Amino acid sequence: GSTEKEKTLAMVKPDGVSGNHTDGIKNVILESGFSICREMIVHLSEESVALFYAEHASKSFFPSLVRYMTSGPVLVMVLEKENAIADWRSLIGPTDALKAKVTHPHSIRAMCGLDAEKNCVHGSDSPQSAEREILFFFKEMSSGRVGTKHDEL
Ligand code: DGI
Repeated sequence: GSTEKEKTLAMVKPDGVSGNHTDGIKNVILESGFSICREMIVHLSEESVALFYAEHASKSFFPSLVRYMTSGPVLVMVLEKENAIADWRSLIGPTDALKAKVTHPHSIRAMCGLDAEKNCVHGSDSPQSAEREILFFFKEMSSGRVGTKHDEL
């Protein structure tokens, strides 16, 4: 029903971590009523980025996106609340941080992002991508535990 909780995958990207935005972003997350179910800091390989962003493999910006996303550690989190997917997308703002500064000045990307690529944060854009992206990062963590954690996803 409409009050059911929903999970989404959030990420503080390399520019967000190196720019010391992690604590501020986590505060926004908690103040906005999300709970953080899982979190993990990981330095992505080129292969992982290529899989995560497979839908962009043919884009001209793809090589640059892979360089950026492998340039330092990221913080990945599973967030939970009612309407988590749309609400987190709304909090982060438009993809291009420079445009966000004009159209959505209070969004996380406007406040912490740098440009169309270095936009500080990620959020799943649909229930299908949320499921795929949560399992992408947290399946192995859960696989050794019989029942419980894996089933919550
Ligand atoms: O879901 P979003 O992250 O908002 O946007 P997306 O799925 O269209 O793109 C994924 C990431 O790829 C985005 O966060 C930054 C990068 N990207 C998207 N469009 C461009 C881009 N990078 C560059 N350099 N130029 C783009 O036009």
